[in-house]
Amino acid sequence: MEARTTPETLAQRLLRGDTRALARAITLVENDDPSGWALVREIYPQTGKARIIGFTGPPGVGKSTLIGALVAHARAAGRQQAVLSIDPSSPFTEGALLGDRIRLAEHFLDEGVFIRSMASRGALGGLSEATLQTVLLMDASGKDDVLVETVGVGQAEVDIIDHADTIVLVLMPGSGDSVQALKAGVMEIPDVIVVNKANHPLTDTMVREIRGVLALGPATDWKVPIVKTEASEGRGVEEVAAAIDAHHEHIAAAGTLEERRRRNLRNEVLGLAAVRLRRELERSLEGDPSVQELLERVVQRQLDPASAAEELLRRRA
Ligand SMILES: Nc1nc2c(ncn2[C@@H]2O[C@H](COP(=O)(O)OP(=O)(O)OP(=O)(O)O)[C@@H](O)[C@H]2O)c(=O)[nH]1
Ligand SMILES: [Mg+2]
Repeated sequence: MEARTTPETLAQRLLRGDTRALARAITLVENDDPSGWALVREIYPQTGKARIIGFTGPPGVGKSTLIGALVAHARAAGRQQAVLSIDPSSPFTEGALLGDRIRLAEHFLDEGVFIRSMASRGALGGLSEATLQTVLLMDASGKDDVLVETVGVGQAEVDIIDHADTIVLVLMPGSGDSVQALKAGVMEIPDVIVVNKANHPLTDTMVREIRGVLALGPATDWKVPIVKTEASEGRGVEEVAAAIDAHHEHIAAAGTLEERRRRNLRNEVLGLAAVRLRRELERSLEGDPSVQELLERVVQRQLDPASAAEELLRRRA
């Protein structure tokens, strides 16, 4: 009797690393399609294997170029790579990804590299939500490393890199604002700092400034390395890769990897619950006349906003 083969599900195809399935799955998540959420539910037990590395820093410092060079480096070692670029002002084009000197053309045909950009406006269910779901899908599809790029100098982006095991801050000589942000505690201390475009004469001044800021912080058992690079020339890239490896080993050995993931997942659950609660409340504002009445009492100055909010939550319970 002829064996009947049932067609593979999207989840099955994704789990065995099919690139088209991964691309399709991310689109579902991005579109806030319920089948995307169902898919993440299904593959979730298979996640947690990839290293999640977040890259942040001011626009134009060379994050994409550095990521491109790191991907080449990791591919040479046979590691499967995924790159997620959030709200790129300059999306991965051959130019930006490849840099001028680094020949990576074959990587666009390489099944071992998956690259995706996501615009904040594109993600219907919220960017932070879509980011984590996408990272999970990439992880489940068997990538060894998931590199997330986000433009940022302040706080707003932090929740995106909250999903990362290792956070790399990329700066260049002249990124004084970022150093100030670190100093003021506006920006969380990253795990690795890269000073790119290091052929600039002010590079060493910048490195000294950063050292000074780090020295002000509390002593920790991880000493944040400051790596000078010229990403477009491939210079220093190996050192960045080594610093990321060392950090990963450090947190894995110290048990902080698990702790960090626990904290990140806790924040994720709270974040998702908060988004859903807000949506639910907004719907009730629209649909429920008694809620509108409540609001009207606030407008008429009969009830203060905080009491109205409490009342709203009490009614839900
Ligand atoms: N001189 C010099 N230029 C570099 C270096 N690394 C990157 N660049 C150039 O800097 C420009 C910006 O690089 P990107 O990699 O797109 O920078 P980015 O930080 O990803 O930029 P956004 O995503 O727009 O925030 C490009 O023209 C790169 O070729 C470097 O080490 N030296
Ligand atoms: Mg970029």
